[in-house]
Amino acid sequence: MRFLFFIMFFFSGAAFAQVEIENPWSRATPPGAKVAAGYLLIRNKAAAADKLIGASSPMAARVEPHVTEKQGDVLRMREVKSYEVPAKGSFELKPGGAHLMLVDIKRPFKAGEKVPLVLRFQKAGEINTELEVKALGATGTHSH
Ligand SMILES: [Cu+2]
Repeated sequence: MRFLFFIMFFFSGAAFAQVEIENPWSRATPPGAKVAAGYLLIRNKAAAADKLIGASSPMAARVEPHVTEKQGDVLRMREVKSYEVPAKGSFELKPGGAHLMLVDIKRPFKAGEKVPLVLRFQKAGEINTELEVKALGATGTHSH
């Protein structure tokens, strides 16, 4: 009987961990920079789609979900309300694509440090993670 309770507890607990964050990272910022970008992979193991509806960090005044779009020859970014993460699928934020824009950062990000980040999902609720700050100029470019 005790064993059965343990099994039930195990499975009900597992139901809460259906959205996972992989490889969250950012880039060191030059002196005086006001913004930084956050990249990560959102993996949704649930049988229903979910949405990233907000984010925040103690290191920035606000965190905005951005997408990058090509307009003619120019890449421009704009804020969106949410990112849709398909059921049993993933959504990737990466240089040149979708990213979280950390606006009015409190101080420059230094390579090697970790920036706390809270992600808010429509169904999965709040998930705490940390952006690993990589060297300035790491993988790809970010144009504004
Ligand atoms: Cu941006």
